[in-house]
Amino acid sequence: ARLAAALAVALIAAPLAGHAADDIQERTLKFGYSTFEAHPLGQGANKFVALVDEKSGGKIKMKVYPATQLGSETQTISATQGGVQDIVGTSTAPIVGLVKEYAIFDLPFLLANEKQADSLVDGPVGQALLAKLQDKNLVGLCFFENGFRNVTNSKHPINTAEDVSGLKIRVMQNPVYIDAFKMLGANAVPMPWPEVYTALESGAIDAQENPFGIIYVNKLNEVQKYVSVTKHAYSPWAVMMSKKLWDKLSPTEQKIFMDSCNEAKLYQRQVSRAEDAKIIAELKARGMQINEPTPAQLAELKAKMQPVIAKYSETLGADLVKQAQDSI
Ligand code: EAX
Repeated sequence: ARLAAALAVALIAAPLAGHAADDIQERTLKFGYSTFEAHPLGQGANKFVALVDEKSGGKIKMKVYPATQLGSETQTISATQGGVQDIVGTSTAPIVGLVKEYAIFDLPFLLANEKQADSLVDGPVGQALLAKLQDKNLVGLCFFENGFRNVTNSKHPINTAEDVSGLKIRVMQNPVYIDAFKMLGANAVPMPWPEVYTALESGAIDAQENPFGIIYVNKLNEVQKYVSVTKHAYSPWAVMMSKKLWDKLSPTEQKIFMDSCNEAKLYQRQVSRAEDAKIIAELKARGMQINEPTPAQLAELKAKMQPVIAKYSETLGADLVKQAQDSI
């Protein structure tokens, strides 16, 4: 009887084990993104890779291609749509060219702190936006964070709109950013990230805006003197998979990717937030001058950018804007 019981267990267990093994295939995937591996985004990417490896029993490997090795953000998004690249991580701003509702994240001064950012991206608005990528041959897995954006420039500290007026500032390829900086009187130039350092170095542009982490790993202190802590917008960073690949995955594999991304994002955001204080000290040591506009000055900048929110409330729908405001 004992033998029979053992056999029964073996018979039940064997097909289950076989099924599970077939469910995960050996794969080597390409994961490209724009920033450096040492950046908190790169650290989050490595965490994601390690979790997928672990949860797949070592069967699914992802090779990372940091630092725009596979191209700019818009180029790598296209490659992922076409299935040439398997996974891509980018700031959400360039996604607006595909799914216009992503502009909701770019509305100036929408978010005041990281708690609000998490509520927005992990709540119904963010999750609906991830789902919307399916129509564009992409599967949105989760959001990491690039972070709150600050303006750097080569001329003077920025506290007021007059300080921004006349500056030639590089912005991401996104209409909300172009409009927002135009409201302050700047000459806003959309430009892919890989061209920015050289353009700052040659003086073709005076200014750019990015979170502290990007300023630091790209050594913008070599070509920019001033950082002004404007926190005028928050950049989420979307981790997306080619839908062509996703459709070939078993449900087990799909779950591994979703679970790993959602686990990695918590780690990534924690690293991102912990590093900011260290980076500020290091940028000062490298000779950058860092200033913080007063709350009244920030309120004035926000008021100047208000027409942008009104404009996009029309194109995106007042409902979506309200839903975003309510969820934070
Ligand atoms: O994805 O283009 C940008 O300014 C982005 O923030 C940066 O490349 C990180």
